[in-house]
Amino acid sequence: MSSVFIDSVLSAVVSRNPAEPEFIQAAREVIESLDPVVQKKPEIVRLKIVERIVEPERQVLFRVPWVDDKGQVQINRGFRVQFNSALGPYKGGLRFHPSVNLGIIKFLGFEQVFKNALTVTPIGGGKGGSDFDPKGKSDSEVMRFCQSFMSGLFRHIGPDTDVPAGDIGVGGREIGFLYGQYKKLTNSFTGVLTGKGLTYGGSLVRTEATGYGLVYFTSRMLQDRGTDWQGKRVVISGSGNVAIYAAEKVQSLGGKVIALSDSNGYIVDEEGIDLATVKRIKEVERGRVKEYVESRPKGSYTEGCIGIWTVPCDVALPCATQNELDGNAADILIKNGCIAVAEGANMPSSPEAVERFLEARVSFGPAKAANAGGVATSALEMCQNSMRLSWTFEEVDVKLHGIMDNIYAQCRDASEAYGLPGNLVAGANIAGFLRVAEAMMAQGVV
Ligand code: NDP
Ligand code: 2IT
Repeated sequence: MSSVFIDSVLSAVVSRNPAEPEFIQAAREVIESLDPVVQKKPEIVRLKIVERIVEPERQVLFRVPWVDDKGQVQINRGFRVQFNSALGPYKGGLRFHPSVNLGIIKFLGFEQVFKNALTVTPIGGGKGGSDFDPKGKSDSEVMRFCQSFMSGLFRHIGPDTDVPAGDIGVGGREIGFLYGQYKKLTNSFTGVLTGKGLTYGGSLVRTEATGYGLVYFTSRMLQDRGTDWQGKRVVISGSGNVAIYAAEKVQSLGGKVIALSDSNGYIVDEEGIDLATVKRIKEVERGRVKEYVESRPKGSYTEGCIGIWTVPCDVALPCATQNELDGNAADILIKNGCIAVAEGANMPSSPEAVERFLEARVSFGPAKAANAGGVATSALEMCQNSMRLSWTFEEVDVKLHGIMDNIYAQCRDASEAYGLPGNLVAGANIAGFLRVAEAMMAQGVV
């Protein structure tokens, strides 16, 4: 009965969301994991919880006009998908990248619902962004864009309603401009965004949180294989916020990060990536990763980012973007002896890649569990804002570490309870789903 049920929910998702392949991909993975759950809990079928959970509560689309430095009018599109508020105010990042469309924001918002549930903090799930490309824009252009974006968004968000944060293309600079405009429009100083600067309500550790959390989670995966980071060769894709702080934590735990990338290509440094150089290029100069070899001549640069997965490693951490690691790349990693893969980016592994890793018994940490440290620390930022006080770096880091250990335990326990030991993909989907489903059932048909 339940397989028929799963098939029928899936085919409705496919037919109701044409031209949204990323959303269908994300929804399919979760829905397929729920087969053993609906068999045990018929009330989920009766109350149509799965059918409701795949439908966003609200979607906001708006025009974002702005004037560039040449005086030309530019028009972008703004999005905010408020996916599920069963556990708390909508929470999730904003992505500014030319590839952004409604389907991408919906896949990210859908993933966020279950990820946020796994953190066991009181936050629902949402996501937003724009097809604006910050690359090559001046600070003034970015500011004018952010002000216009917030002018369209502010009436839909609030500290108890919906709390955006950063994602690809949205870091401290953008959050600052967005916050300033929200404050001006609403005449209020509240914790309406997270990832804020430390001078105006930001939390220590939020910058590092996704990368550090990813490594704390991966430590538990390695521990379950009877090993740790000492001497491990680690390949990390991307060179943005998540990649940089994952690399920093890996290095501090004795691992050797040998490769990083951006959307143009990848660098390899067999002596270990010099992170101070990468931080200068990426965080200060907003440059390209290929500039690394100018300061570190022993490193090498190769055009094209997919080739990074051919660099032999023990641990791979995809931290750039969705579907950046396909079945072929997974085969190469496995052949080269990779023992663990954990996703810092959202849905970076294609379904074929995930299947290969699970079959080959590579320890695999899915995004909604492994990269939840960022949003978990955002929830800690909201908590500090509400209390109007600030915790120390150590206090936040200890809480983050505890949350990641707890997420790992939930995924492992759920995978065992539902007959799929070692499958953290199923474990994360089931544990996250059950938490949201319980709250939805308690709150009635809304
Ligand atoms: P950044 O903008 O700081 O960095 C993004 C990195 O990924 C850059 O190196 C960028 O290269 C690369 N990248 C982006 N798009 C592509 C693409 N289409 N192909 C190849 N490389 C690409 O973003 P973050 O580090 O914040 O985000 C990275 C991933 O982590 C995303 O999937 C995001 O959703 C996820 N994530 C982020 C969290 C956070 O707290 N920031 C929390 C949880 C997940 P280039 O400079 O060339 O564009
Ligand atoms: O994908 C993510 O979890 C994020 N981009 C962080 C969201 C947040 O609200 O901190």
